[in-house]
Amino acid sequence: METILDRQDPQIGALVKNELERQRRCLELIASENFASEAVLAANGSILNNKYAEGYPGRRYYGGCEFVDQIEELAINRVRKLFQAEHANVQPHSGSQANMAAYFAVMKPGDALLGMDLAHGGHLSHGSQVNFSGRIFTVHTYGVREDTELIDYDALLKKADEIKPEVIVAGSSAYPRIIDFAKFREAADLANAVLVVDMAHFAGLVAAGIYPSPVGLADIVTSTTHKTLRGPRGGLILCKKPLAKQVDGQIFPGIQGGPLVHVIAAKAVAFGEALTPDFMDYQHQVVLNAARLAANLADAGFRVVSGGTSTHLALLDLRSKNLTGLAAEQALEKAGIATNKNSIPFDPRPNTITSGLRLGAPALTTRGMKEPEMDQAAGFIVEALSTPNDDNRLKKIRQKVETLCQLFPLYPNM
Ligand code: DSN
Repeated sequence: METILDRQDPQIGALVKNELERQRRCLELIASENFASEAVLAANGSILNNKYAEGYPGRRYYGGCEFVDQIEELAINRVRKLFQAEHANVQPHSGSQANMAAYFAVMKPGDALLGMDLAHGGHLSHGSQVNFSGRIFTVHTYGVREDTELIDYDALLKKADEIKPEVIVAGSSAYPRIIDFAKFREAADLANAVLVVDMAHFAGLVAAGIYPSPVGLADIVTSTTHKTLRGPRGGLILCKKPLAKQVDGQIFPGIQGGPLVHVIAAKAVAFGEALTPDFMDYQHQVVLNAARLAANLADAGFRVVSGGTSTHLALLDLRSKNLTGLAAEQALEKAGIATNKNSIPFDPRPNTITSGLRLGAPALTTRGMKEPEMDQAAGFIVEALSTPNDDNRLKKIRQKVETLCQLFPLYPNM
């Protein structure tokens, strides 16, 4: 079907179509990706794009905000209900912006930030030296134990007590286990620090009640909206009432100008979806699927970091297979399987190569795949990684991948 984009800008139109076909035909196992609903995409691509609305509902710097005020209020009310939060800001353009505003709300340049080591599963915006967080604040890190690959809470408590950071940030992008937020609260109380929890990766699981909620224990909770939460690309902040003014002021006018009201509308749609029983079923299946994938790969001789997963993602240590994360990612891509190389704790290789591979189940679960399809996906991965340099074999696997994908149509109305 020809669209206005195809007619007006055939180059971009064709590339968008190619990307749609790529998404349809590949096994999407990147843990931070998902397929938003057509309703979310419709709001995201709507005429709301045209509106400026600097400020907050009822307090804008522009006229004509009658309807976008109602949209933003709906988004706020839905997300507050979803996470039982006292206050919500739905304007962050991304998870990093949300984290920046959270830090700026309670820290000044040079203050101490204690975050999870990126190489142990943390995130750039939790204090990496190449990120604003590492450049503006004095960063200290905690990590996982080498023997269990679980967060070393004793070391965390000790460090918090010694350093007395202004902020402790919990959250991760490659930690396959449940984070003990009560321990983080204890660490924050020891240090008299503000506790920020970045739940970007597992927010959908929290919404479904599968992962313990940090809301209530943390002073500020940040998230993206497009990972397990399955909304548009963007961020959000939840906090307790006394911090609301500071947090809001740091988003606007602190670090952002006009909010992306089309994205806020899409967030509202996604929060509405997340409030339904279907979403809970979906998240339960995500966790079952991730566990099944990890178990299959462990059976095939891959070492799964921390021995498995309790969440939507698993991390493989490829060293016993004499493979790097980079080589595995590239071979799988040729086989039509999208993953990403990822450092594993205490990784001897640089983060451009890595010894690990991160796999996540949110996107395939959205397509309707369940345990039998995870068995098949794991089989394809095992086969591809057994001969990663055999392009002919990878091509044959790709055909099997496409056959599987066709059974679970993606965006059939497009
Ligand atoms: N880049 C995201 C991820 O893949 O986990 C985190 O922001």
